[in-house]
Amino acid sequence: MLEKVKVDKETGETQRIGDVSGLDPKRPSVEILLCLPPPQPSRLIAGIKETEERFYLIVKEGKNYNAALVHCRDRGGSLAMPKDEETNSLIAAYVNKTGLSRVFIGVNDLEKERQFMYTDSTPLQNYSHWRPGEPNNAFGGEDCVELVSDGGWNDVECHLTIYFVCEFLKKNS
Ligand code: MFU
Ligand code: CA
Repeated sequence: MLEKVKVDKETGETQRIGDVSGLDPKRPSVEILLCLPPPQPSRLIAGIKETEERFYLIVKEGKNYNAALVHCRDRGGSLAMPKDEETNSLIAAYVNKTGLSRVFIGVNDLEKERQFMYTDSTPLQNYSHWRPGEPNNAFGGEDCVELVSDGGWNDVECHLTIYFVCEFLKKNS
């Protein structure tokens, strides 16, 4: 795409014409025509899905469970906590559409073995979607949970580095 840009003569920094942020107006700059790639959607965020109450966001940055949780919380959300089949299948469809096979969700039994909880510290209640044979705590070291593209859950090691889904409440109450 051909675009008119301003180039800082000292630093070589460019700025799209009309964009007021960025360059130091005190330094000399020139306007040139430059061939730039069209603006790209983020490679790190795979669109967004929503229910009436929440937004869901796949983050395509590999992180362990805790770092993933911190990433979601720093942005005002949480790791996704599917609490019914409708939400779980929405997330599964989203994972598939993104071409992924697995993501961390906000479920773990870090506090007490075999007592899986959501990461908001509420226990699993009416709903879970374990794959056949799961959770198996393989090799005695699986306290976190991944959602596989068929929607099934599998307990995995928390230090695994994989993509993850954040959720954000639309409003309180
Ligand atoms: C199953 C899963 C484990 C792990 C392993 C490769 O155990 O339960 O979490 O994914 O396969 C046999
Ligand atoms: Ca397992």
